[in-house]
Amino acid sequence: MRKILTITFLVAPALLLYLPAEVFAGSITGTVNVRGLRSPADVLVYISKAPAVPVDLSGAKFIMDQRDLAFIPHVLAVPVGTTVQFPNNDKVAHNVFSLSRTKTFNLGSYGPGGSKTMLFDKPGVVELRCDVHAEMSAYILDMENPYWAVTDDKGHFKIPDQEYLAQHGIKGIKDLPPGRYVVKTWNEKLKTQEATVEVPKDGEVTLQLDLTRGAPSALYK
Ligand SMILES: [Cu+2]
Repeated sequence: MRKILTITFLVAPALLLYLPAEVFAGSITGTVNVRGLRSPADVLVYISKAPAVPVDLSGAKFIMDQRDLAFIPHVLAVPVGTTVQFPNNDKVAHNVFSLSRTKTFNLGSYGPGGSKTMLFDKPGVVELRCDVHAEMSAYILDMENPYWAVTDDKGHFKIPDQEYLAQHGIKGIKDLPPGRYVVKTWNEKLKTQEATVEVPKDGEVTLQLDLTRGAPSALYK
């Protein structure tokens, strides 16, 4: 008994030293469950009305790859104002285009090793297709603020997704200021879900979202 007490006294003050004095920010983590789809991946979870924070795009690098007759990733979310690269890493030519109201464009046909770019400067959903391969489709989600995440293959997400942003050359995005936020989802095959969460000033709030098949709502109204 005496031994345990001694350890407690030695360890406790040391732990206190490592606690941050005060953290005025939080994050939202959680899981998306889907019914009627094989995978809970590629679901955008986002905050539609968030504090306007500047996003430094000078080092941004976002790629929509063409490989094995598919666009990779299937859902690519980018901050508004991002220029996306479209490399052809396949053995055949592709012709990327979009008829979406958010961004209508046609990159034309180009072969293996070729690459083109396109600026996405208006918030909303951009559906990508290939004029050569009808089965190819993907989505670029042009985001008004940096508070979003796209779920992984287990349906997990974290807002903001610091790791993802850093991997794509965007630094300096801080956690959410404490407050009440409406969280929404977007996936082309799933009905949009909404949840209101209270982000504490010193940590994370967790959230579970259950989605079913259906048409999603517009990203922004
Ligand atoms: Cu194609």
